[in-house]
Amino acid sequence: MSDESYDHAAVEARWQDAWDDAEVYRTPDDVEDPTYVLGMYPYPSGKLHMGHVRNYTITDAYARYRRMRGDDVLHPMGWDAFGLPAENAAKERDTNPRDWTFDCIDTMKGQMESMGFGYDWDREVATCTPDYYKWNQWFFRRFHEAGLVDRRDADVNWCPSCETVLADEQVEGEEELCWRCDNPVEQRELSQWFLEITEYADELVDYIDELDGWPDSVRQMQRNWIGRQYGTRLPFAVGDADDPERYGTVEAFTTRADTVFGATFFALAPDHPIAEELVEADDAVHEFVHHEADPDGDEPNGVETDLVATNPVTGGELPVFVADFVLSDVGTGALMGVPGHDDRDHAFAEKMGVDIDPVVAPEPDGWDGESVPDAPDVSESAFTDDGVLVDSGEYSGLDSETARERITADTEGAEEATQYRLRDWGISRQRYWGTPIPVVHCDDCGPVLVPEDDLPVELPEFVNTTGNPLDAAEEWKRTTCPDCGGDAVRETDTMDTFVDSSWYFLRYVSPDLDDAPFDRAQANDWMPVDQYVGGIEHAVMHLLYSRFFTKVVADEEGLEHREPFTNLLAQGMVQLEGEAMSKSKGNTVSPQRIVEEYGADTARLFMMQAAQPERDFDWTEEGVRSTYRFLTRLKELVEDFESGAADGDRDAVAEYVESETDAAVAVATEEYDDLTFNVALRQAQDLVGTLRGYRDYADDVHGPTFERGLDVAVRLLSPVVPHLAEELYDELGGDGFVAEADWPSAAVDRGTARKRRNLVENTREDVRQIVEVAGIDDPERIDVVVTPEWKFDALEIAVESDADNLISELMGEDHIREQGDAAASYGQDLQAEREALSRTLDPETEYESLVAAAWLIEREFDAPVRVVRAAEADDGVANKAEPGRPAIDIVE
Ligand code: ANZ
Ligand code: ZN
Repeated sequence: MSDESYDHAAVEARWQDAWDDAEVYRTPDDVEDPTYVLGMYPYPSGKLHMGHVRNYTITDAYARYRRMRGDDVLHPMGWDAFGLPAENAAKERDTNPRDWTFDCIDTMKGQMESMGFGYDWDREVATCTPDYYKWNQWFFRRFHEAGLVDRRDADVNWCPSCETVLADEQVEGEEELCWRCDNPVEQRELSQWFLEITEYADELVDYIDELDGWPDSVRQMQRNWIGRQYGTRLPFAVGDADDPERYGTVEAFTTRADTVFGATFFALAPDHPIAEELVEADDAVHEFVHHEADPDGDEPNGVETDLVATNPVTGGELPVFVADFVLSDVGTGALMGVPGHDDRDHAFAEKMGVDIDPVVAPEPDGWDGESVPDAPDVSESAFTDDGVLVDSGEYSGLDSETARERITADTEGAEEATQYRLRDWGISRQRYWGTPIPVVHCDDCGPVLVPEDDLPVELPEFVNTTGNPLDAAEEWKRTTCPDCGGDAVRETDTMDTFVDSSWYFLRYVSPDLDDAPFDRAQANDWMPVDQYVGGIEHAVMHLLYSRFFTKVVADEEGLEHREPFTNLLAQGMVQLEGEAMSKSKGNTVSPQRIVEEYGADTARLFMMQAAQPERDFDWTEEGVRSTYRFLTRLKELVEDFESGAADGDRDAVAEYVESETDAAVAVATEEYDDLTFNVALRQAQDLVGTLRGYRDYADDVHGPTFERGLDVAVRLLSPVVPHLAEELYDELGGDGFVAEADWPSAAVDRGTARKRRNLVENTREDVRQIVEVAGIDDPERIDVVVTPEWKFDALEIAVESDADNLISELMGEDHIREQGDAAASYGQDLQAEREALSRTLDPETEYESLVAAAWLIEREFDAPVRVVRAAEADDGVANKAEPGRPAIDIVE
């Protein structure tokens, strides 16, 4: 250990115990100013990594800050405890997922405690306990009653040699091989359970506009995922040469009805019912559908059929293809191909030798709104923007938007249609370690819900088999039908673990409740979560599902909030040499080692000061060490301070220290509000620097001023450095815990504080410049001359004025005009910089601020400093001064 160290292990253990004993982090029972701060709960892998540490330091610091501000804070933690890794680990280690998971939870909880995270552990939830997953099953019933559950066929990954269903993560590589046996995986259709999130699609997109506490990027990702598009469904008659209507009418969804005159082909998805019929009759179609079609391929592929489709607007006949870029679950599974105006259709047409016709031209500059422009050249690439219609019969000369409306209105059988990318949420997983879907299958009644009184349906003991252990649990599976009492078997699928995380934030408000998933009144008080923090990898699914659940719960359970998370912060990555830390890359830093060597406070402070929480940053051992040195020196500074040192009146230097203390509070408070911890912490650290400078400069520091400075520094640091702050607060004679103390208040607003600092900084910089340029080695005296008052008045007028001629307005003021040439020349300066002008401090405050800061200049240049009002100074010097920029006169 270096010289500069302190016994962090003892300090941290002491305060962790004291907090525990005093139940400092228990959520208050009576809630007046509820603030709900939440970090995304972790999967209990058994090891806390730096990403977790960053995530939970952010929430912990914010929760502590809000508590000191006087809020009632809910800051819970729990475990996203179901999932495939536990099942795999159990198989590898010859244990079972439950024991393995609880071991991991134990270890991680210990690691979290060693970080000093202030959670209300009474509210801990683990989703793998029957107490929790019972409510997943209960919600399944409620969703079912609300008509939001459906059972339909869907594809799953099937390994024919292991005879088991595989999760996507268990299918490996481009060749899609089984992870266990390396044989190719097939798709199989199985009956699956779905939650009908699409019922809420409109509300889910519409409300995104109101989520202004979320990052724009996440809002955009949500919009894209839902993918709402407005368009038209156009009816095409499909048939063959003998009977052009043999297959009746097939609708095609298009967002570009304005391009209908440019449709040169019609295409069906490979599993469209008509395509499936053709597979039987047409060898080429059979070959394509079964062996060539690749919806994930880079290039569109297809096969021409003998069918024709009739364009409902032009009456023209189009060749019909079966094509793999047409998706069966988008729109109607059929489309009109317009190669002139769609890139994919263009590529397809080039490949298949289909015509490419332009029917929309770019809108010409200064277009009169009716004339028809020349058709664009689309032979090389499609023109995909809106424009003006050409070669489109009576619609030629209309703009695209108008044309879409008219064509939709004029065409018989055409309808406006909205289309979403969002699909219903398939929640069936063929795995053991999840919530059993509460259904039994009866030969007579079909699938029947397990009655509420019989919940939870608990998982049976784990058995190690190739397939789903629930399938092998013969005894567990056998049951009776709740409807007819006959023999029935249990559903062996479990729920997607995203179900668990879609409402865990509601469980925390009343974690022990046993007759409902959450207490409505409590939830109405605490919800929505004020600040949610987590990884960007959850920006789509988890957040969307949580939003969906919240809306259903609002509609069905009387929750008074329709959105779960008011503010969302997606924290950046912790990197090592520019690369995200990851186990697979082997470039991780162990939080445990850092805590042992330097303490949790150092780890927390280093992370929070390194960058804004949204940004990625590089972990450096040197940065950690210098953070540790800072804390060590802070501790010494407090310990060396003897309270009861000189009091009485403050001198100018003490005034400066006092005003810096206020400034630190004013700025840090706003930065904590914005979660820009790095800027807030800079304030506290600079204040510590100022105090140290003061101690070294003054023979006798002013006791109350110094003590307040230390006290403020400790409080400002305490959300991020909770243990050492507690120790120092105690040393300074603070009452109770700093964790429960009040946040400091400031005698200035942030704007004034900032102006004062700029004034002092600029003045010091000006002195430096002059000393350097004039080559002054040893100044004898430095005068700092404050601007005459009339210049402050002139600036004030200039900031306020919107007159064209500023100078004549200024000259309208007698006391300014009296200044003659000086006024004219200053007026010209103001006129020239008008756009950039802003108010400075008033003359008296400027004078006082400089007097208070004079010691800094004295100390730096080792010469006496006088701060002089213009009236007492030489005119030649005083005239050079401006508001916020005193003139400097150095005597050699
Ligand atoms: C004609 C057209 C002309 C289209 C044009 C676009 C541009 P995007 O492309 O994201 O806006 N479409 C319809 N059903 C489809 C299906 N089942 N599978 C794949 N694509 C399908 O999405 C809307 C467009 O996707 C629709 O508008 C349709 O092509 C295509 F100049 O119709 B369009
Ligand atoms: Zn039955």
